[in-house]
This record gives sequence, C-alpha cells and structure tokens, in this order.
Amino acid sequence: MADQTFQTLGEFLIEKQDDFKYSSGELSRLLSAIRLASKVVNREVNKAGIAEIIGQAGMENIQGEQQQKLDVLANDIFIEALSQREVVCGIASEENDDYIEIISKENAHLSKYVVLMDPLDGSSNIDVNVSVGTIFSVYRRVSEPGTPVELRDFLQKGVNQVAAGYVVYGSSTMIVYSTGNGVNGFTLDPSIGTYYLSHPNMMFSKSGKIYSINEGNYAKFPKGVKEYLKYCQEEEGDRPYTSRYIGSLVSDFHRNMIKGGIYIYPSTSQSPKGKLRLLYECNPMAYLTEQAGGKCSDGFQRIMEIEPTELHQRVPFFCGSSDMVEKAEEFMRNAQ
Ligand code: P6P
Repeated sequence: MADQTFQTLGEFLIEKQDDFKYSSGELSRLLSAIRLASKVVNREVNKAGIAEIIGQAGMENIQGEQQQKLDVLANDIFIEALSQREVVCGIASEENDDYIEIISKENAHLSKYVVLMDPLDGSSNIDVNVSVGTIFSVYRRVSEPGTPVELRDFLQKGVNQVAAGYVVYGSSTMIVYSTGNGVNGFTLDPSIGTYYLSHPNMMFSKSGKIYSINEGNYAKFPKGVKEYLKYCQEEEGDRPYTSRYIGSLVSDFHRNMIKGGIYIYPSTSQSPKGKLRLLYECNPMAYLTEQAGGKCSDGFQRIMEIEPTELHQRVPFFCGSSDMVEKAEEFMRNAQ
C-alpha cells in the first residue's frame, strides 16, 4: 500500500490547475480522462497474461467470443474516455488512418484541445510479457472554435504542445507527464486504483552510460551512427557504455530518464525516415525530454521544430541525456 502521505494524481491536478493559463479546467479534465482510460487498459493488458484461458487477443476465446486485439481495444478505451468528457474536438491515433472529429453533445466543437496518441506502443511485446505503453500529445486547436476540427489542428510543430506524457504498463503501472512545468511520475496502486506521486520533478542526467538502439540493424545504419556506436564501445575514460534495448519505446525512454542514457532509432538504408512517428511518438517524448533537461533531435535538428506534413510521418530519433545526444549529433555532422 502506498504511503498515504504521497499526493494522488487527482490532488496534483487540482493543485496545479493554476499552472494552466486561462484554463477553464478543461486540460485537467482531459488529463483525468487519460488517467481513467489508463486504469482500464492496465486491467486489460494484465489480463492478457492469461490469454490462453481467455483466448489470444485477435482470436476467439473459450466462449467462442472474438477477442479484440489489445491495441485496438486500448484505442477504443482512450477514445471513449476522451469523447465522454467533452474535452477534445479531435483525436488522431496510430490505430486510425485519419483523425477523428469528436462532436460533443453539449458544446459541439467548442472543446479547444486535440489529442494525438499511440494507444498501445510496443503491443507485440505483450505475448512475451514485456512492458508496453501509451503515448499522448495535447495541442490547442488552431482552427476556428465552434467549427469542425481540421487536419491543420493536428499537423502542428512539437513546440506547440500544451501537454504530453506516457503510461508504462510494466512491473508497476505509471503515468509520466508534463504540462510545461517539469515532468512528474505517478505510480498506480492497483489495490485501490489510485495513482500516487512517486517520481516528482524527473530529470535526465546531463550525461549517462547507457545507449539504446537495435544493433541488429547495424549494417543499414548511417555512417555517423556506426561511428557513434564504436565510440560508445571503445575502452576510453568512462567507456565502454552499457547497451540496453527493450524494444518498447516508453520502457527504454523511462529507464534512460531515471538512469541517464540515449535512445536512438535512426534512419536506415531500408527506412530512410526511421521507424518512429513524429506526431504521437517523437514529439511527446521530445516534449518530456526537454522538460526534463534532456535533448531530442533527428540527428541534426530539434524534433519539436520539425514542420509536420502528414499524420503518420516517420522521423529519425535521437533522445536522452544532452551530452550523449550532442556527441551523437557531432558524429552525424562529421559523417556528412
Ligand atoms: P524495432 C515498438 O514497435 C516501437 O514502435 C517502439 O516502441 C520500439 O522502441 C521500436 O518500435 C522497436 O523497433 O525495429 O527495434 O523492433
């Protein structure tokens, strides 16, 4: 049982309400909807551990019922929670080709926020009991209030985010988020369904000794990445560094933020833009990174300055302790 002196997420949201300039409490209610949805997804993700009894997600269970794939189920749960609260006018998701216009019952189109999300990132890891996560990004709409949401409301630079965060469904379930005043982590006490402030003011250390990258793609990496990896592995000073790669972005990111480190998903000869999506993976993680004193780029330019052109576009991703990212960028520049 968590120590009762720990502040709950609900209390924290109320206390920090004043941080949201001119907010009518909508952003707090939006974050509260995400909190609720994360608890439901947490239950479903944990239940997946007995898949052979209830049937593999995406197949029939022993009652002959069609099991929804967990990432589709997570997507529905977050969309439902956000729509019910009438706090968003639109949602874009890794699971949906196009954005969804949320037509509120009462204040049709008057909600001022849009949410972009990856509802269950790394879901392929569930079958092997590895942590997965939800990633979310929040913007104010730029189109006319009271009118239908437009694509330009979603194609905004990362610097325009008003909030971003992730849920990591791991050995414990945590929500880590920022609204522009630092990064705070909350751990779920599943016995009472309450999140407690367990990691106040999370910060990346300026440097670190962990690098996270899928070295199986080494042959396809750009020259600068290959040279940076050689740098990490040579015997010199505080090197060689340690290689740690879970294959679940939120887990690799979360560990690096706590212990220091760099995560790289670069372009490869096969995927010139890399694998990770700008709008609902890289931008929210970049927002958190910079709020936590770290650095995030595509190897050359700040991730949050990239002008988006399409909902599901991919970008190369270098993220973490600032000294490590700057060193990697130096190798990328010199290899040009
Ligand atoms: P690879 C999961 O599919 C994901 O989007 C991230 O969570 C993860 O870091 C990355 O892809 C893993 O990709 O190519 O190394 O399996």
